[in-house]
Amino acid sequence: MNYNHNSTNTKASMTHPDIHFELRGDHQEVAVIRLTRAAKRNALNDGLILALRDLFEKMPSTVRAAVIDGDGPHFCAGLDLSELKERDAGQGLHHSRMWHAALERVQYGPVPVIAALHGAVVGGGLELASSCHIRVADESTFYALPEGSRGIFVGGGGAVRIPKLIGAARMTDMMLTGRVYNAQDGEKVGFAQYLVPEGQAFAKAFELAVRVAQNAPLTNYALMHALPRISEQPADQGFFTEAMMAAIAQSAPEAKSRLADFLEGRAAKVRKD
Ligand code: 1HE
Repeated sequence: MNYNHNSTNTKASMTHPDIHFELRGDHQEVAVIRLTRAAKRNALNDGLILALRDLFEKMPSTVRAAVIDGDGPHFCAGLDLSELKERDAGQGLHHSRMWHAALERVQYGPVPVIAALHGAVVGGGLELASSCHIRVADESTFYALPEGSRGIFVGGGGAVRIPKLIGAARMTDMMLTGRVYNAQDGEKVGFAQYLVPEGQAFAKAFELAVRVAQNAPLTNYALMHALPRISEQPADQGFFTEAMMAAIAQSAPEAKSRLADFLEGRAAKVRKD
């Protein structure tokens, strides 16, 4: 059962020229979202950000997981600096809130999203990657926040999400000094959960997405929507919310049948790799 999709929608209108959208998998269960603005290093202009927002709002109901990656030599060069014209404070506020709305649709959208990273993952590109649920990086990946040297600040949710991955001290250092993390160090500090050889990020991310898509939808929902909120609650409230979510998840028919499968010897055991 699908708990959080727009079930009336089977075809999303994925017509932005700089986004390739495709359904893959035996049951069309994995959405592949590719930024295809390689000539501009997948820099995110306003149209592209709004298209990403719309895409996650209109995800087809067959989809259970998504992979996002970028065409060309880099994942994403961040904000399209050619659009960074003089804005007054109010316009700047609304521009940042537009990014927030779009990346919230990624983080708190219908399905878990796996980012397949390579090359530059910088500025708003790192903010986009941070809004995803799993990050797979290949050996060519590097992470930076050039906002610090461009005289601006993060505005796409990076101040909230990036410290959760690497800590506020490391983010402060990146922005103050222009420090660039390579793929190995980026994995060590927590930007990515998987590090793979160059050119293999998409294949690994897709493999993970197929696996994630097999989970009970309510479990995936709990991980995307309940866990991040619980982790920010005071412990007493967190324990209570956890108990509520656990009770809801275990009462779903799918949980009952999966537990029966294990108890009757039909389900896979946990095995070390
Ligand atoms: C761009 C952008 C962009 C490239 N906006 N056009 N982000 C940055 O400060 C990163 C800026 N970009 C770079 O540092 C480099 O381009 C890269 C390291 C990402 C890639 O280098 P490279 O040598 O492969 O490509 P390139 O030759 O620098 O760029 C190719 C073209 O893409 C070139 O345009 P062309 O017309 O001369 O061919 C570049 O101008 C263009 N390009 N990056 C616009 N970002 C919500 S707030 C978020 C705030 C931020 O994200 S600030 C950080 C912005």
